[in-house]
Amino acid sequence: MFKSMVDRIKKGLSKTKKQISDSLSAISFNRKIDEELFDEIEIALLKADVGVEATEEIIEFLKKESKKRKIKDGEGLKGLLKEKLVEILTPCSGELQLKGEKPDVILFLGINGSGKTTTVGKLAAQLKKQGKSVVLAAADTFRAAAIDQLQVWADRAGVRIVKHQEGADPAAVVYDAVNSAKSRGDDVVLVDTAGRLHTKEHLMKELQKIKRTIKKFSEDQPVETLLVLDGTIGQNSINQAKTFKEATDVSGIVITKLDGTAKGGALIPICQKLQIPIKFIGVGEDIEDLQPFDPKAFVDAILD
Ligand SMILES: Nc1nc2c(ncn2[C@@H]2O[C@H](COP(=O)(O)OP(=O)(O)O)[C@@H](O)[C@H]2O)c(=O)[nH]1
Ligand SMILES: [Mg+2]
Repeated sequence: MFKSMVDRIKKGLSKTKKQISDSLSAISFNRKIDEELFDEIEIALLKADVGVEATEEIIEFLKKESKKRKIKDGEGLKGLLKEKLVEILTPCSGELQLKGEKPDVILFLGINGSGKTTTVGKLAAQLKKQGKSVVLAAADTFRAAAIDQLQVWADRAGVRIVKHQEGADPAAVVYDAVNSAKSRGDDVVLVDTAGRLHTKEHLMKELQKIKRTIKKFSEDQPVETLLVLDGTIGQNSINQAKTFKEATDVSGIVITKLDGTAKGGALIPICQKLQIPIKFIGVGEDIEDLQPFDPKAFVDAILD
């Protein structure tokens, strides 16, 4: 099973892998370690959007450890690189935490186009596969198309959806969804929200109101508040994330579109700067293209 997961991530990340390892394999690892090799690795990491700070930390580690462990060849250095990346990413990963409250509520945040609705759909299908009854709350009432899009995902995943009309109060949708899930004994409510409103303040206020509505049912909910970030914008998503973090607690991050980017390395600065665990990665548009974030599988996928 582990193997097939690695294969899926690899398949999904083939472009990320290609871009990162292109620059790494343009370097011949099949040689003795010299200053030039370190420079080439450094450039490859920067190109992958690993960021200046983390890149410096990695290069320093490689120089020091290769000396200490008397590693003389490029392949050995590649092994050290993998080791360091896994070490950096391990505290950055976390699993989805459910409490079994019937319902557990998971709130999704993020700007327009980041991949919230798609992620809600994919996760709904996964949870259903695990035998859970899932309800989707269409709390992006900003456009009718957003509600229709979530309906398509509900049909695809085979789960129930609670929706109101375009322009309705999102908090009212959330109230109805959680209330009906509670009376029916459903396991999980996934709340899809809008990413674009008239102003940033308006958006943040709306999200806070949704959260208060959820808390009326249980102080322990939402069990997760997941911030969805578009992986193709790399480190640029950090400021975006800070805005959401200021408005509300965020318990986990989902990084989407890692199948179509050369900036997959941005996971590192995102996690280090935000101090929020990455819980899932999106590696495609299909229903199965959502993976729990596993640092070792990720590093293997991009470097092997
Ligand atoms: N390639 C790829 N596309 C994705 C992924 N996640 C979402 N998308 C696409 O990104 C676009 C915006 O996604 P959507 O879920 O509507 O974003 P939202 O506005 O945050 O709800 C859609 O075309 C999705 O199919 C992913 O992991 N990989
Ligand atoms: Mg959406």
